[in-house]
Amino acid sequence: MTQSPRAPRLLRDTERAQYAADGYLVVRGVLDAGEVEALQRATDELCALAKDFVSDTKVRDVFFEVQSASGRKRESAVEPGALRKITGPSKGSAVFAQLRRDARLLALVASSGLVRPRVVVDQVNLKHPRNGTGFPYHQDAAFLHGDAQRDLRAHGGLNLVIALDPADAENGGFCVLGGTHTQGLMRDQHGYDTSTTNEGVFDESRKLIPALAPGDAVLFHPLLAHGSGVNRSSRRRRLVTLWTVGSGAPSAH
Ligand SMILES: O=C(O)CCC(=O)C(=O)O
Repeated sequence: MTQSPRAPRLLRDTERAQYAADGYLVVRGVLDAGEVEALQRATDELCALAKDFVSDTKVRDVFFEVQSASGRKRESAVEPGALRKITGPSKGSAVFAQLRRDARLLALVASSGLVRPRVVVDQVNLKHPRNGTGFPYHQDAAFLHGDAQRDLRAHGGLNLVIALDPADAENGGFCVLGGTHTQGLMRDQHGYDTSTTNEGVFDESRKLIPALAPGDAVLFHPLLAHGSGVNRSSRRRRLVTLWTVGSGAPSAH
């Protein structure tokens, strides 16, 4: 018997209202166990390619950023193959390429009001046990360029992270600063030092680190300030990030 595809998970009115107010929304189980496993395996395969890397390296347009002791880019890895981030895994993995086109995920994003969303950035952030460093607070909208930046401004965008491992405050879980999406874009973010936390720059009064299970997602506004802390635990913490932009006037739901 052939299985019918799972119906997309769409946002309800109350969730859209919550997203608009907070600038983020936690959505549980956007990927099922099989989908998470396929992405975990695909991540392992990419990591195997990088097992001897001691510095940041590009392979077939996939960029492997190593985990340095300070967390800064362009410094040596704490050990061969220790990675902080893989940018563009879809360029080296069919499973990640499929995720970029995933109709259920794009329908979820579209249900926020974004018209014909497309993914413009895909990444995996790996937070190594014990020496995985944090991500300073920042707004992703500051890091888009060219057509993607144009479409973000014209049609809006929505970013999401999807947990591949259980994530919480102990292992450097994803951290959102609720409400900061209403405060505009802070210009000066490119030169930021990834060994710092950028504390005190954005309003941290509504800070939250949601505990995530594999397959859970956080949807967030491209202007929402977010980041994460160091991984002090013995558990790794991998998450996928997808940035989307719309391609038509946002629809009113
Ligand atoms: O992986 C994290 O904890 C933070 C990710 C992030 O902020 C980003 O990729 O923009």
